[in-house]
Amino acid sequence: MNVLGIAILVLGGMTMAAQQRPPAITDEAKVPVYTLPDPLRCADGTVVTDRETWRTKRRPELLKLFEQEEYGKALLGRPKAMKFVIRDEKHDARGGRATRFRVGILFEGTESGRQMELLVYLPNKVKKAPVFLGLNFDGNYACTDDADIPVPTHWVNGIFKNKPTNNKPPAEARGIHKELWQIDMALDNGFGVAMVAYGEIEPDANDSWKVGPRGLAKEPGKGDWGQLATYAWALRRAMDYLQTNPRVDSKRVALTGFSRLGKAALWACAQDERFALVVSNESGAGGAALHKRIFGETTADLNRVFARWFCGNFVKYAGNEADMPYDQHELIALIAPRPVLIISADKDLWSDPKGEFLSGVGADRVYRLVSGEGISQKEWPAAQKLIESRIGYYLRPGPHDVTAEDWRAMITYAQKYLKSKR
Ligand code: GTR
Repeated sequence: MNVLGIAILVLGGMTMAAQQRPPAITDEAKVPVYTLPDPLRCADGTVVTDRETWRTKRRPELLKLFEQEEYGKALLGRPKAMKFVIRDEKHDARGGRATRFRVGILFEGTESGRQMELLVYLPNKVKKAPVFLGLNFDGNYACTDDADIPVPTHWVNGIFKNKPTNNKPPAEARGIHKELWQIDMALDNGFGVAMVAYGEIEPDANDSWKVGPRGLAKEPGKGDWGQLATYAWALRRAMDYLQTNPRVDSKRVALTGFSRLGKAALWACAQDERFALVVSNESGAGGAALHKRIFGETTADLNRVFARWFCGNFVKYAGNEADMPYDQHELIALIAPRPVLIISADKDLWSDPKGEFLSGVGADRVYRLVSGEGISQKEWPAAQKLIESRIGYYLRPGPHDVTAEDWRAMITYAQKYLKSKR
């Protein structure tokens, strides 16, 4: 091939690469015009004007759309053989504040089978406590400085930025993410905290369905549920356990999740009405942020890097968001009438903080219909102004993270709605 041929090839390659990954839009003025589907209009054109039609027609229709087009349908419910084993119960944890349980949730009923460990802290001063439940990135031992939580053996994510750990949990990472889990703040405010390491459910890697819950489904192969649906499934199994603990008020369990785990928390809450409330922290694309609003991470980005999180149909919408028959404001709507708090961070443009807020605005009419209360303001608020309506919002200054400030907002919000039993 001559020089010109090579040049054409290289240029052609560059054009293709450029087409494959257009630079992320992070400038509000460059956001293309988009239209959101009406959450109160059924596929057959029926306009929903009463709660009954929402409940029996439109809500199931939307749930199905998210199953078919985005997350995939879980092919496994609560396994018949599932067992809970209390591995450790400590009554004077956190300086006497808490009772701490380590609970093995054995999906196949045996220690040698698939499983996950739930770490639970319940405030000793409360008889029956509301609980924040969520997944963590790097192992329970990394989210608490309790020295007696064993270093796990399951797959973990990176943990240390500049030191490869081969997805194995390093002993020196104990407590490294305790800032993300403000256990004592929650306990002092009368809340319990329960967490599971997402990498124990199944590694966040291609083909790991074989070793996770998807491998237990009756249907051959993994079916079409993506990993977010699998992680959401696991949150529901954690709830199965919490319902058996007499010190937990299972009518007041709030889900929480950061980033990809916030996406999973929203989907779990949409599907399972046992959850009383949900907080998503910078869940971004595939979570609270609108897909059709092109800002930060896009549907194409998600499909290029994280196709495994979603079902097969989701790839149809890469670069083609206008054709989506739904958007994420309808995921928020599926949570109605239960309170939802969307937390964004103002420097985390990749997660599209404003797009997360606009999802809440887009769900407003559904919430008003179903519960009489939606979002109390339609303008994107300044940082640090907690919107405390049933669709709530908080913009924290700073980057992609979870901090004590997020927890203060979460607790203030949850106190308002979970003060007493539902
Ligand atoms: C990023 C991804 C986001 C978010 C994040 C995370 O790489 O683009 O959608 O999920 O990971 O979970 O930390």
